[in-house]
Amino acid sequence: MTVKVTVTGAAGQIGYALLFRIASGQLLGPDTPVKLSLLEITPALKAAEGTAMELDDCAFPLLRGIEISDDPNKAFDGANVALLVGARPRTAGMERGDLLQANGGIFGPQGRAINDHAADDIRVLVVGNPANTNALIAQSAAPDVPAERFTAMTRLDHNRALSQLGTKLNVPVTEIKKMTIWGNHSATQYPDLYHAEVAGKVAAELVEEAWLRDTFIPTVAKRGAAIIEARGASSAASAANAAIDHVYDWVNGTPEGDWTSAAIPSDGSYGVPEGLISSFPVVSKNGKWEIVQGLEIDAFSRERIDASVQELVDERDAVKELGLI
Ligand code: NAX
Repeated sequence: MTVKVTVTGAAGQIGYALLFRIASGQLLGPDTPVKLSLLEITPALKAAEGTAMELDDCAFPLLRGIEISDDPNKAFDGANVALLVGARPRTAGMERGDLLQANGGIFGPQGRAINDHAADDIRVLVVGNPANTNALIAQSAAPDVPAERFTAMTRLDHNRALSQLGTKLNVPVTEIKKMTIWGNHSATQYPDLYHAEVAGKVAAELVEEAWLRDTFIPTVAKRGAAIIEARGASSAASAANAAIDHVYDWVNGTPEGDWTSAAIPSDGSYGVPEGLISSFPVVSKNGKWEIVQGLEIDAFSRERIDASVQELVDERDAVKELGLI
């Protein structure tokens, strides 16, 4: 069966890095034909058409059609997977309330369009920032879609954490298992080495505590800013890669004996208020994310998780006050 994948912000830089990989089969696997639906704002439609021309020119065997629209009701019609990438970035002097309001104006209507028009098995990944709270806005505008279908991306943070630890210990990332990003996709996120394992040993015991606290955590949490500083533009190919990883694992399952990180609606696990879209250690089974249960949380980790979750609570309260959820 052909899977319809809707990508918003399709003419942006993540879109450009993402669409070719979806069309080549990397999102869903080599046996699944895909149809792409590109949603953009009206002034960017022409650029989206240019990208579609290039997609045509790849003659991808799995690509079964491309639609382009500036109308969410059309773009999400029959969608099985929605990657919500387009968002309103924070510009100089913009207050948090303004940022949340502007994104509410995007993610509310998109959530409603998903509610009214998407396929019954719709899966949504929000990439556009503030990703967790944008996902919450979209989810609350889609009461007929199971809440668990709305997720936000912390896989890029997860992959950054794997890479930083692998480099530190001079091991390939394939040796590292059970990495976790907790909380918000923001500078408060908590990359956890107390449950991560390297060749079966606890990662936190293989590195100096000072490195873990003063180098590893801030390097992972502030990597986005470091990329902007170096590249003069925000992460694009690595963000697209993480979106591919997230959806691929969601659909195909996570490997036995390992887990990954994704921001999904909390069921109250680990003291995270129910309903908040927060990052957890997760496995994917039978097409569903499940939070890994029973991990012991030490005082240091507790404090970090609580701080990031508090930020999510504050964002949720702010969008509630603005009438966006
Ligand atoms: P770009 O500015 O290159 O592209 C965004 C695109 O979205 C533009 O083409 C714009 O026309 C479109 N757009 C705006 N409003 C829209 C709407 N209502 N409907 C459809 N399209 C709309 O940004 P890009 O670098 O692609 O980044 C996109 C988003 O990803 C940003 O919000 C960014 O902050 C976020 N990121 C999230 C990451 C994560 O790990 N969760 C990491 C990378 C990235 O920073």
